[in-house]
Amino acid sequence: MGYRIAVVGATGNVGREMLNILAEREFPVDEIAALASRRSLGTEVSFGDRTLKTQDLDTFDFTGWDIALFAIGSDATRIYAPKAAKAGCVVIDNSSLYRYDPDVPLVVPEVNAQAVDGYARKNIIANPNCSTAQMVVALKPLHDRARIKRVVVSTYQSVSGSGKDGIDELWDQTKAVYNPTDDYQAKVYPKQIAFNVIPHIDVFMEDGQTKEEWKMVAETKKIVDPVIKVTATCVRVPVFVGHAEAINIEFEDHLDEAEARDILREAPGIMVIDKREDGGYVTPIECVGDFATFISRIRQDPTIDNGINLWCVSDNLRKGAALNAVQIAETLGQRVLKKG
Ligand code: 2RA
Repeated sequence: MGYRIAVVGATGNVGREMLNILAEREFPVDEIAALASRRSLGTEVSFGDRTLKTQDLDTFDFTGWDIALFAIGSDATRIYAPKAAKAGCVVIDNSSLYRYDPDVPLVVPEVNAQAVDGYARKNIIANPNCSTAQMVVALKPLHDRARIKRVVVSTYQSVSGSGKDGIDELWDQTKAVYNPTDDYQAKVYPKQIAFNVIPHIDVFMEDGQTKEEWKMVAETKKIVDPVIKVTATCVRVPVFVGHAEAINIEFEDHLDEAEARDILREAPGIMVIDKREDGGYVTPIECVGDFATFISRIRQDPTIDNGINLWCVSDNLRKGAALNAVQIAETLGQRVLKKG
C-alpha cells in the first residue's frame, strides 16, 4: 500500500526532478498528480516510464492526498500550501516561505531526520536553501565529533539556482560572445554572467550581506546547532548545474585531516573524492544527476588551532532541492505516516 502524492510546480526544473527522483527511488506511489498553473494545463511531464498531463493547481482538491511536494515560488505557495495542509495533505515546501517559522520543521534527513516528527503543527515541512543543504550534510558528522565553533564559506553557485531564465541567460550570452550579431535580453543578473562571476544572489540586506548569505547562516543554525557561527559569501558562476563551496571550519576540539576524512567517508549522503593529484577532486560538471554530496580538498588550516578546509560539490537541483524533498517524504513515511 502506497501514498497519494502531488507534485506542485511539475513543469519547473525542480518539479520535474522531483518526479524523476520519486521514480528513480521507487517511492511507494499509489497515485500521483502533476499540478501546475492554468497556463501550463495539459503539459506532459515524465514520471519514470509514464507520461502525466498536468492538472490545474487552482481547482485541485487535496482532500485524501497524503503528501504534496511544492516547487513553486513563495507567493504562490502562500496561497496553495495552507489549502493543501488544511485538507490533511502534508506539504513539503521547497520555497523559503516557511523555513524560519518556529512551528515548521526545516529538514535535511542526514542531519535532523527526527525533526519531521513536528510536522503536524502546521502540516508543513520546509526544504532548506540549496546552498545550505549540501553544506550541513558535510558539517553534521564533523560537528558531532569535534563541535564546530565557526564556519566561513564561499559558494560558487550555478545559474540553474535562479531557474530556467538563468539558464537561458547564460546560454544566450555565451552564444552572443561568439556571434556579436546575436542579441539577448539580460533579465536575471545585474551584470554579464557569461565568462564572469557575480558576488550577488538574492537581495541586499541592511548589514551588507545578501539574503542568500543570510539564509545559509539562519538555516545552518536551525538545522544543525544554533551555537555555530557562519559567515558566507555567495557567488553566481557561469555553470549550468551544480553548486560548489569552499568551506573553512573552526572546531572547539582538535580534529586532524585524516580523522576528518575518515569521518566524512562514513557519513550518510557523502562521497569523498580526495587525492592530491591532477583531477583528484570533484567539479560541478561531474556531480550533475548524482544523489551524493561530494567532498574533496580536505586539509588542515594551519592559521588557527583547530581548523579544517574542504571543498563541497553537489547537484543543486537534486540534493539542493528535489532529492532532499523526496528524502523528507521517505522519512515521513518511515517515522510517522506508515502505510501497509
Ligand atoms: C540560488 N539558492 O541558487 C538560490 C535559490 N535556488 O539562486
